[in-house]
Amino acid sequence: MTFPKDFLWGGATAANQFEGGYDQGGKGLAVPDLKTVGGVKLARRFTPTVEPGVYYPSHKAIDFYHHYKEDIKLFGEMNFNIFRMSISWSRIFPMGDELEPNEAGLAFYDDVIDELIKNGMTPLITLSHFELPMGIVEKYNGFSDRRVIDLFVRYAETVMTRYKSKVKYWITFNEMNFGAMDHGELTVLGMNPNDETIYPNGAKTNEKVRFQALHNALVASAKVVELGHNINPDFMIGCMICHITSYPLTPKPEDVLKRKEFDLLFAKFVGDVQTRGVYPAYMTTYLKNKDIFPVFEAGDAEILKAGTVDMYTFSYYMTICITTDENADETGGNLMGGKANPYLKASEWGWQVDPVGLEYTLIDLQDRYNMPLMVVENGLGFADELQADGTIVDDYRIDYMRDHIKAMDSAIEKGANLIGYTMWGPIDLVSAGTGEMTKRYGFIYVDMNNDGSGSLKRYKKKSFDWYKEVITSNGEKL
Ligand code: BGP
Repeated sequence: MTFPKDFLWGGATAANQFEGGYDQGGKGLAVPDLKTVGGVKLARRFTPTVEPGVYYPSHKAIDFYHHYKEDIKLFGEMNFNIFRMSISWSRIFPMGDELEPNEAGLAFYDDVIDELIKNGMTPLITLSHFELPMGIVEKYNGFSDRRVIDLFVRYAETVMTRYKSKVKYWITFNEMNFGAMDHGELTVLGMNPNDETIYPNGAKTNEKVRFQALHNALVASAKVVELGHNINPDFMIGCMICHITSYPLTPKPEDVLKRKEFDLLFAKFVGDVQTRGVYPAYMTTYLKNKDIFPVFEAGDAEILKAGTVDMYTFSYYMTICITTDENADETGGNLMGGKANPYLKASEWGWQVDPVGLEYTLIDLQDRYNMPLMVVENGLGFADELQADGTIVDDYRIDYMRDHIKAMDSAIEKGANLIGYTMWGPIDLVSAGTGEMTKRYGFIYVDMNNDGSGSLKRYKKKSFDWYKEVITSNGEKL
């Protein structure tokens, strides 16, 4: 095994998917607090206000807000040395634009961070994980308004200053490349679907505003990276890209070309800007040809250049195929599906399992960016069953993770500078895509159901001891 001796092993979460306490400690409403529970066949709805009688899973989630000591102790028991979490902007600035932060919100994160450190973990903090304050959505239409750049910087400065000696690893925006896609307009950029100025006559998407908002968010991210380096030069700040690895479905040159363009547009563009500080030529041309190239205000180009990230952090769950053949079989996926790969099997949620694709991705990213890499999400969502004796035998999860860890090992052997791995959802939490509890990723089972019923009791799954062993042996005992 080739994992470096200080390799970072742990798990990743997002505030809105596990904290609960959505209206406690002075927290303001955030986008997920208005997203209803869904399912494989039922899309989540975003409602303008909280509707009576409807279940919103972020409100309670798994109540980490009141269980954090117990949960962090369990992560410590597995020997995690890193823990990825997000800070919920609306706990710190309830509407997003107050002048002074909410002390009660900060006090909660003070305790969580101290508890992590006490239990042997270095925190990795995401500043914006699909949970923009509703004040930012309703008053500003999210990042489509340039004023939001400085509101985000104010929030980032508040928490980066407060935790400058306790937190080394930061991510600005979760899966920011999602902001280049129509369904990322609200989730990543905060564009209000109920706003007629952006969406006239029932329009569902607005590409021009989207790429302007994404540009503004990229500027905000770069400003925060530069600011972070001033606050503490030792900070390691990353981008976070949902790397949708894709293959041409056939060797037909048209398929190969289409796949290349897909890769540049959805998997590479945002990471290219965040690592290199300039818009890549292919993207500039693409946007100009469509007349949607964003307005650069004076100084933007310099800001992007000055605020390049220190590490390339990304999520990896599955791969898809691309082809010009519209009749090819479809498969599901994270953020977007694609065409099915005849050599791969998919999970119950239609995500194709592809450990070799992770090795391929790591080699590809090392070659392209030549910087430290971190896999900050990876895992298997499965409808685990709690047995009458309180056990959960999740061998399928162990198999999935073993194969992906082997793929990382192999990529390191081939030169990938991989510094850490935080698997997604070490404790069961609410699914971002479907809002369900049924789609479980954890080593720790939480007795919580899709409708909000359940005792919230925590149970160790079989994979708990397995992962502990993996970490203790630094990836040798798989
Ligand atoms: C990523 C998100 C996470 C997480 C994960 C799994 O896109 O960053 O928040 O939820 O996907 O997706 P899901 O929860 O839909 O299974």
